[in-house]
Amino acid sequence: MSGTENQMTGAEIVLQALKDNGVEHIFGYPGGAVLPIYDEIFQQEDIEHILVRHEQGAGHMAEGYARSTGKVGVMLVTSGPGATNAVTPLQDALMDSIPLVCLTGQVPTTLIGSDAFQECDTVGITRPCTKHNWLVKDVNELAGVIHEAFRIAQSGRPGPVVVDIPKDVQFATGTYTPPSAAPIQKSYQPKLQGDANQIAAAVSLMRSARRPVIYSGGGVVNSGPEASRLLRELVEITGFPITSTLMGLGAYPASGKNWLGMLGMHGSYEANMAMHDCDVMVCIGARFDDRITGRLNAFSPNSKKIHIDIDPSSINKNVRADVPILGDVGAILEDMVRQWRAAAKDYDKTVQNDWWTSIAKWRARNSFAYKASDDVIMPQYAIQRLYELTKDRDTYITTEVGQHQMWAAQFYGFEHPNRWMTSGGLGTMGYGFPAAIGVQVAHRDSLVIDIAGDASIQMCIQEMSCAVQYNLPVKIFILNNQYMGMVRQWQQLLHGNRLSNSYTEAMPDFVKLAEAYGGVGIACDKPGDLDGAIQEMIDVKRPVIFDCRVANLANCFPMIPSGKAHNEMLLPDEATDEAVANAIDAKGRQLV
Ligand SMILES: Cc1cc2nc3c(=O)[nH]c(=O)nc-3n(C[C@H](O)[C@H](O)[C@H](O)COP(=O)(O)OP(=O)(O)OC[C@H]3O[C@@H](n4cnc5c(N)ncnc54)[C@H](O)[C@@H]3O)c2cc1C
Ligand SMILES: Cc1ncc(C[n+]2csc(CCOP(=O)(O)OP(=O)(O)O)c2C)c(N)n1
Repeated sequence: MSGTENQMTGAEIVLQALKDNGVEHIFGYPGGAVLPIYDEIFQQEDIEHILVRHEQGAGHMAEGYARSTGKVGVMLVTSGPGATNAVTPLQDALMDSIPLVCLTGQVPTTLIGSDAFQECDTVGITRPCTKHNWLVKDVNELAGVIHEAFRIAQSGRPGPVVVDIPKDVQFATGTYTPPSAAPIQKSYQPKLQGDANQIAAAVSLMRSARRPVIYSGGGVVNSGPEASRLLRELVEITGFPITSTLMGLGAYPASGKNWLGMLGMHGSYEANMAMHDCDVMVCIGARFDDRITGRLNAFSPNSKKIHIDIDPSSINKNVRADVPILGDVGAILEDMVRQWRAAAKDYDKTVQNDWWTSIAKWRARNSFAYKASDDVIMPQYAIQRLYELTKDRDTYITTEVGQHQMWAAQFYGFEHPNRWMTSGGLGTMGYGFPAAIGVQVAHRDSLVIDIAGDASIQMCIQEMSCAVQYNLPVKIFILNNQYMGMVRQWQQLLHGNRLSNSYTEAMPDFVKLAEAYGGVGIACDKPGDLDGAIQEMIDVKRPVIFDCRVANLANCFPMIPSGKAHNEMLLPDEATDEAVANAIDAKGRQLV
């Protein structure tokens, strides 16, 4: 500290503000425009800096860290290319409601607008992909802005924020304002408590239901562990069936008796049919995404809809709510459970008997079924075995994007919130591995596995070097089908089976790749060897790439093709093997 007690340089202010906001880890990559901050990082020991290999990696690490801890993830990048490389994780965090603070270096204030070396308009570029952003030109405002950045990132609907700090501001000396004295933006005061009359109207509608369903989402996880506990209590006292989006998995346990499985494009038949035929839908912290609704004008045509959401812009955005309730899931569920217990003492769950009979028939359809094989590892089987061998451990799962992601959602049973990290809204290939590193940084002794595809993993594979440097024993479990499987599936089913550029011809040797980075490589291609190989992966206390060679052309079902209704879903036994057998690439070559 220089000068009087609260006089500091901008770089010192950054570090002090991070400490005062409880930050213990930051993910970053240096460059000219952030060197004063890196100099301060060098001179302290309270905050651990994790050196990534690409700024995209820093962002996804911060996301995984945030989602698995409930805290804010922090990333630090330089100006120009450092900032532009951060755009993908910022947009990813925006779409999935993940709290991130991204600090970017900027050219000195005197050079802004002069096409200076590594200058870009960071606030302009990141405005649409952040919840809020700032360019700080006065060192005396720096501390207040950083404190406000943390408040905005984590309150209300969580999201990413950017604080852009010119280099001369990092060098300048100014006054440090502690969080308690920092000014706040009065216009941003998210409403947490739900309107009691609206909650009463919802309870009354729920009591009158004969075919109810709870549709829960990522907002329950965002709200914290108490919201998940209250969700479980609500299901218990109402006896309602419950489904969840991809983002909400774990808030209600997969082993729970009222669980219908995930809904949506690759959701279970029973979940989607229940959504289609219900008379009262209770949407809790979900946003009626198009992967959920399918064709909007055919979405759940005969139901009354209750929608709980903290973001007013989510309500009535895609689907009209009959009973909107604005506020935090946890606060609203607390009131809803209390009101239900008071008003519905005489509630007779047998009014739902016919509904549960219909659900049992849909369940019997066994919509996740697949053809087992003794010769080749089916991808679904690989996830089932991975689940069985890791479920009793302290395990966190992340994914990349594609078929493997959907099979993970279908076949890995999540019992608790914050154990499942996936890129839902943006669907970012390359998310899963850095996210897993972020999780492992926060949970050093836990088992952290990235379920990956052979194409996705190549998008951020350079972070193996980061995992090795920090002794982070993250496991990459690749379902290697040699294709961009999800793209191939769509081409097969919706584009005349012309497999345009979805086949990877020059696949790396993943075992050697792991070894080249100083990690461990394991390969397996026989169902009979799988358990032993997975056990070996679990036992290794170093980063592992597990090359699980699976059936090349398996498809992920059920599937609601884009623009179709819930009751028009394709089921596994309705798919044609013949089309797969006739697959050709752009040069007319037979690929099977
Ligand atoms: C290849 C692929 C396939 C996919 N297929 C499926 C699929 O089959 N099924 C599926 O479900 N998804 C699928 N997805 C994911 C999908 O794109 C969406 O990301 C997901 O459905 C959105 O989940 P959500 O509605 O829970 O919203 P989130 O994005 O998690 O949003 C949460 C909502 O809750 C609100 N909220 C946040 N915090 C709070 C709080 N404290 N209190 C109250 N409200 C809060 C937010 O304002 C927001 O409206 C797929 C993605 C990919 C990449
Ligand atoms: C960055 C990015 N580019 C392109 C896509 C489009 N995309 C979605 S899934 C997919 C294929 C994924 O292949 P792979 O990782 O091998 O997984 P698989 O589907 O085979 O399980 C592609 C290209 C994307 N989601 N993200």
